[in-house]
Amino acid sequence: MTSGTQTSPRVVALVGPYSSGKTTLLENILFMTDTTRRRSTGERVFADDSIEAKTLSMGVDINVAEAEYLGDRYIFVDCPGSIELLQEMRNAVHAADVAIVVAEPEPDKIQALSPLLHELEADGIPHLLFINKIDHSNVHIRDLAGALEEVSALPCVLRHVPVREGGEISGFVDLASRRVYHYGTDGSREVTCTADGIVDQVADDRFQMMERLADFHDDLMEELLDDIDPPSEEIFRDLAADLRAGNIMPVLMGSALNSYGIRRLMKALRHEMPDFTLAAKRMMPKNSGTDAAYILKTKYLPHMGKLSFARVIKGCLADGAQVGGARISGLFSVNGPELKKSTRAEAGDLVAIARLDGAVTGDTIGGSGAPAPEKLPAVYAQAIEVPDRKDEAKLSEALSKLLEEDPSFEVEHREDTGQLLLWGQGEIHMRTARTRLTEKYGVNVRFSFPRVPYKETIRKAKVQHSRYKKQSGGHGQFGDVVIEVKPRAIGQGFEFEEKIHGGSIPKQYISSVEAGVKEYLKQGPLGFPVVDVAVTLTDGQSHSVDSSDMAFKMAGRMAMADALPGCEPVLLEPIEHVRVMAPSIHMAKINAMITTRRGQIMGFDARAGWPGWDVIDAQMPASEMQDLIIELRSVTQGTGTFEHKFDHLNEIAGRLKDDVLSGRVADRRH
Ligand SMILES: Nc1nc2c(ncn2[C@@H]2O[C@H](COP(=O)(O)OP(=O)(O)O)[C@@H](O)[C@H]2O)c(=O)[nH]1
Ligand SMILES: [Mg+2]
Repeated sequence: MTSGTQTSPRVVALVGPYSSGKTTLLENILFMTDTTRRRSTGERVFADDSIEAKTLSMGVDINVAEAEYLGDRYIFVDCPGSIELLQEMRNAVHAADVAIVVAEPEPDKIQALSPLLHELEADGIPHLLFINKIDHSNVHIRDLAGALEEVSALPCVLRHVPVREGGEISGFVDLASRRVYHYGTDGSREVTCTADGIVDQVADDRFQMMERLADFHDDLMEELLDDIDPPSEEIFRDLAADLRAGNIMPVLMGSALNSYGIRRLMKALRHEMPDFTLAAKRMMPKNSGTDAAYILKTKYLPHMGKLSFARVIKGCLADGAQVGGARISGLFSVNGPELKKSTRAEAGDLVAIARLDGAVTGDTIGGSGAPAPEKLPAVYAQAIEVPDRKDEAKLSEALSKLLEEDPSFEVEHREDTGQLLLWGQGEIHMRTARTRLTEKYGVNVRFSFPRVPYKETIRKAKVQHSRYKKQSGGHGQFGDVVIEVKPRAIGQGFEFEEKIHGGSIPKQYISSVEAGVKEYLKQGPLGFPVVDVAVTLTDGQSHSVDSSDMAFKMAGRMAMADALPGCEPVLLEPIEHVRVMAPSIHMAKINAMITTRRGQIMGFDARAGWPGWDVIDAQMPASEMQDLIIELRSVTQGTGTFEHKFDHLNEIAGRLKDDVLSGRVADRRH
């Protein structure tokens, strides 16, 4: 047996768009390394078999699998491809030594890699790109490389160039080793070491690759200037150093399905991927004890309960031991759906911990001040409710599990609409939530679009005298008030004053009047909460026997109900400030989209740190934003995103107002 190069396992994240072939690549690596039996055509060995994945027919969770190759242990983390599940990938790559970005050989699809590459660049994860499906492709490698250059902040170093026979790609030249690999359709490979004819044809490509590297290596630069052909070992050494330092993104190619180029890929990992010290440094808490681990994933399993996937940063995790106050009660190595009991995990290991109380995804146990992956801003909300009040406790328990698993969900209780909102990343993300809540946790929960928190105010002042009086048997109810209602400027809020002279209303009842007025403000004449009014209690009468707190509260409320319809009520809609971020080439479409959605563009700028991206600042009615992310993604190949916050309320009139009011009437009829 070949002895390995490392003592701790090497963690490799597989990332890339949906259907680029990540899972196929993983499966084939596992076959190649004899970890799993060879598959019959179409059979999936490593399909995600969770309820969520079945319902959505796509992988929504990371998939973890181990393999041994030439004496080294590898742990692969296959990440879901959907942009809506980016948080899952973000949390996982933070723990990885290297990421393989799997891409299809279509220049048009390369742009979709942009947010993903930026994730890796921002967190300093060394990554290489694997152009998959070359069996199927006629692509011109230069077009592809050109498209890659546009989305990668790191210079792309093309390691392979395709060899064609009759127009079809039949193999590739490894520019570093100068070997030619031909592939048979049965997966057999042929190394042609001395294919000088072909190597001559790719001399330019090889020179270009070395030129890229020479930017970081003076020795290599000198050799190139002196026309000396550097030895392959030097090139390999430089490639490894540059991958580790985050100087470059090497680009390899192959076909996962046909096992082309997979051995080359594994060899590249073996010789070039950084060892664990880099990831350990990235994850290391500022203050820690002897043992620490980072939680890259939390998952609730039907029969096991909570399971926390952790990479040990330093020291070790032992079953039964305490780490930073948390008890390890069960430790497992993970291989796809298989969990194998284990007693101990050392630094660099990736394991699952059972019932780790208090720790959520993204946490670090055994230390404080650890860098944690940021939470994605929420862009899509649904209102959730349980038809049966008895299920409320169950819902809140299930929601807290949902949030522990995935920090890119958020829960918001909206007082103004009385709704409970679940915020997330889009429709697919929301469907995973729905499946988890209903099928996994068994809560009968309904999802709907949230109500828009419209408000209303008044334009005219009015003095109102109202009397609440009831005489029914025993002693009655009596409260009599005179109030003056006045509009206030937008954003000034509600104000209550009293100017009672001569004790016409005893002091103790004044706050009851205020309470009644406030209660009325929850729903004004148009059906919405009333804002920005001033109410002054100027006069009134009381009765020594029949007056009470209740009677004055009713009187206050009644006076408002009598007064407001005559104060020219107006409808206000919430306007949000949005920052839309997307690659510059989509900006014209985004402008049009903002205008169609009654938005007003406030500013336009380049997006800092994102070459080729722009930011548009705009104001947009909240009612137009509920499905904004869906259209934004559809016009930007899935790359665009936005941030938003409430800005101000704005009066609406005419047809818009009528539409809102008629909708509201329909709402109330339910
Ligand atoms: N022709 C061809 N198809 C591939 C290759 N790799 C994957 N596929 C197919 O692409 C589809 C998506 O692959 P999958 O691994 O599920 O993609 P993932 O979403 O990235 O995990 C499947 O139908 C695969 O059979 C390849 O190298 N060549
Ligand atoms: Mg997959």
